[in-house]
Amino acid sequence: MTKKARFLPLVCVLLISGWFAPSASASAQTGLNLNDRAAISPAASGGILSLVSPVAPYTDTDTYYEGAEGKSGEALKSALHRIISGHTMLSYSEVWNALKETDADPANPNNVILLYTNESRSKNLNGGNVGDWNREHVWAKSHGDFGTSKGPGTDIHHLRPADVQVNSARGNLDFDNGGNEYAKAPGNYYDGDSWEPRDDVKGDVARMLFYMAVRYEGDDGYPDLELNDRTGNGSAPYHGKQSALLEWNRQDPVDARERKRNEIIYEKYQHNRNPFIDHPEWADDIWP
Ligand SMILES: [Ca+2]
Ligand SMILES: [Ca+2]
Ligand SMILES: [Ca+2]
Repeated sequence: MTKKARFLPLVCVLLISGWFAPSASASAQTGLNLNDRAAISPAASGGILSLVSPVAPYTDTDTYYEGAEGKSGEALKSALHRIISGHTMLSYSEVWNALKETDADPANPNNVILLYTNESRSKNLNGGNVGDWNREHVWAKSHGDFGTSKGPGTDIHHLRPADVQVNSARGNLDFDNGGNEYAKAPGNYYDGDSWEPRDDVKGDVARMLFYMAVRYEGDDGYPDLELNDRTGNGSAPYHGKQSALLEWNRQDPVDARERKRNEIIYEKYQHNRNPFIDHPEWADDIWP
């Protein structure tokens, strides 16, 4: 068999998985290798690609994070802020289509996965009525009162599809453990001052808030968003509860879907990354 013939099946698999074409230039930027692509491909969960190696460490993002090398604490936070700032901002209406791609159901391309319920629902049911899904601001938009004009309110690193009623029940609650289970979203708990998301997205929620605190430092016309160890923050530009978020980041490690989402946002929409998906250990370094 010639070299070319041996390589052909791999090319076919990559083409089928939908990754080969867009990955050529993106790989040069992010350094994502073919094994990473295979591991994060929708086909990987039970298909032939699962035979390829497990998720390789994203060592090639070293170039992206070069300015943060060797830093810790406040210096690390500042360096990451410089690296992830100046991103391409979407309009609030552009967010709909972006979420249809970043949160697409790998098992059904016509659907998106909803954050708090893990339900797969038709992309076309985006809207504001009961039965629709809408754009959940995981960093509640009233915390800093930034609204939905271009900026933190349209930053898809923290925007996720959610059921309209569940989104409304979460409202602008801070995050913390405890409360009563919310019947329409089993596994999620809430009380008067906090919301506890289901276990599978606890880390996702934490890493989205870490990103927001670092991306928005008050130097570009947007509020300086910060974590604190409280609940009931109301309209102050703070979000809690820091200790619970750090615990959730350790409990629920980064998975392939989260990594893929970060890649899509970086390559196609905002051209910046969530550092805490690439390096979850940095959270404990910045907020000890
Ligand atoms: Ca509470
Ligand atoms: Ca998770
Ligand atoms: Ca900040």
